[in-house]
Amino acid sequence: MKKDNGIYHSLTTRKQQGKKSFAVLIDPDKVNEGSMEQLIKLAVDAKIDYFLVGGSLVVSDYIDECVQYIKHNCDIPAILFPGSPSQISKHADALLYLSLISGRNADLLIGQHVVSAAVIKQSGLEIMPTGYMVIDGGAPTTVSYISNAAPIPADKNEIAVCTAMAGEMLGMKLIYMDAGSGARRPIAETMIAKVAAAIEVPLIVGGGILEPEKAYLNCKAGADVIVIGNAIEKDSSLIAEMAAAIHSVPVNS
Ligand code: 1GP
Repeated sequence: MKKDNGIYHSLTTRKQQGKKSFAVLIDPDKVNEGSMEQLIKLAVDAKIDYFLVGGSLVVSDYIDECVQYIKHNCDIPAILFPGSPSQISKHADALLYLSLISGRNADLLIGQHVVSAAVIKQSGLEIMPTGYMVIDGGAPTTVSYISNAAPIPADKNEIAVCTAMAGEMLGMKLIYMDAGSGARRPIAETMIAKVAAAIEVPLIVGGGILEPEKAYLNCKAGADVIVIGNAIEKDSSLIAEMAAAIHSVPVNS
């Protein structure tokens, strides 16, 4: 985490420079070597900043292979976004060490971390403590069901702000606001803006973003990293448009 050339360093440096980042989420259940080859080519051409690998429920054992495939075929960093401690690959560049601070499920706040602590520490991965906030996206998503925890209501900006502030003061190095993969409604810009104004650490935003315009507006509102999974699974050519929109946000936004 303290490495000058690490992923967290790159995230904070980009934030300080006012640069917005684009992370493509890869669900290892939904890819194979053929689709990965195509995805990586498009991602390199579009100059995306990061890959996230994982999901709330992964049923295949393709995570390690998926991460290695990325590492062997491009220079884009691969960051683990694990739904459970079993979703680990020591070949990744870093790990979002998620604590579900929007929920009151002790297991996802600290329980699973205790059980897996020794293995995670031995992995040698760069660990990025992340306050993970699920925001209601208008319909149950896999993350809301699996986490067994109520999401923050979409119109309760003050709850989101206070949750993010508490997470930061507890030492979280990143805040990730997620409406859940495939959310019917992505997170509103007003909520993103209020949370962004209340914290100093980089803010990751994802869930249900389908249009480049929405990605752009989220960045203008204060998101530092935009995560997109579903929309790109459905149409991988969207990568270029999304990257262009995110990277076109003026640095003083
Ligand atoms: C989910 O934020 C990510 O955890 C991405 O969501 O798949 O809806 O883009 P989508």
